[in-house]
Amino acid sequence: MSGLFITLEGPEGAGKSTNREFLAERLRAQGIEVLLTREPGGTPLAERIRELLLTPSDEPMAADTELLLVFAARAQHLTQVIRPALARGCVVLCDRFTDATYAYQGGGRGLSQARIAVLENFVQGDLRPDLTLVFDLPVEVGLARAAARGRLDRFEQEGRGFFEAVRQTYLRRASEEPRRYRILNAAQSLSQVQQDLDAMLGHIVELCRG
Ligand code: T5A
Repeated sequence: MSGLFITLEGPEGAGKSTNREFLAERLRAQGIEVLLTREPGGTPLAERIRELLLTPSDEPMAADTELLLVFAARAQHLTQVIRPALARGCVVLCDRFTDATYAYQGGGRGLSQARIAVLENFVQGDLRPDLTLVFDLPVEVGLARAAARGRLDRFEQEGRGFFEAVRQTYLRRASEEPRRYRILNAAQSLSQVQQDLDAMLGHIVELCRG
């Protein structure tokens, strides 16, 4: 038995967490077993690595350190949570995964895609998401939503150019592999975004039922 691996991606404040809950509810209503998780994080140890990544610090974090921490957390998450859930036949809904590494460490920090691909293959083997929903929105709209929540984390303190590169990397990757990605206009009202998700539900349920 093998489950389905769905990831939710997009720049800051795109509404991934909000819509992950919504999608999980819709799938559960169809009798589908769903596991919700997130990156970086998803296990106690990986959540500690998340803290290191998100907490602002006086010591600047080297881009390679950031990249290795992201994949260290992912290795733990895959072993403890994602692979066992997929083996049980669950649908795994994960808030961010390796597309975020290509977008943030690749696009944002300027690390080479080839170097990221080496770690991706090392940590994941041939595991890739079956479906990736990209919640796309203009950088300033997402940053305003993130800022409205209060204190900014280490990534949210980056400048506009960083997030523009993040956004463009997501859009480029989605255009290169249209079978795996679906792009949603996350700048719309929440109810409109959720109507768009509802319109995709038939396709998602079909994938879940194999
Ligand atoms: N990271 C992560 C890397 O650098 N490399 C990696 O490999 C990985 C996996 C994670 C950080 O780590 C980085 C990227 C990130 O910077 P995080 O806290 O998980 O940190 O960051 P985000 O995923 O961006 O979390 P956010 O909470 O900021 O964004 P979400 O989950 O997209 O948005 P959400 O649902 O919390 O909504 C934000 C606010 O907007 C409102 C919500 O109610 C909420 O208040 N909202 C809307 N408002 C109006 N209209 C809509 N359509 C709305 N949708 C949501």
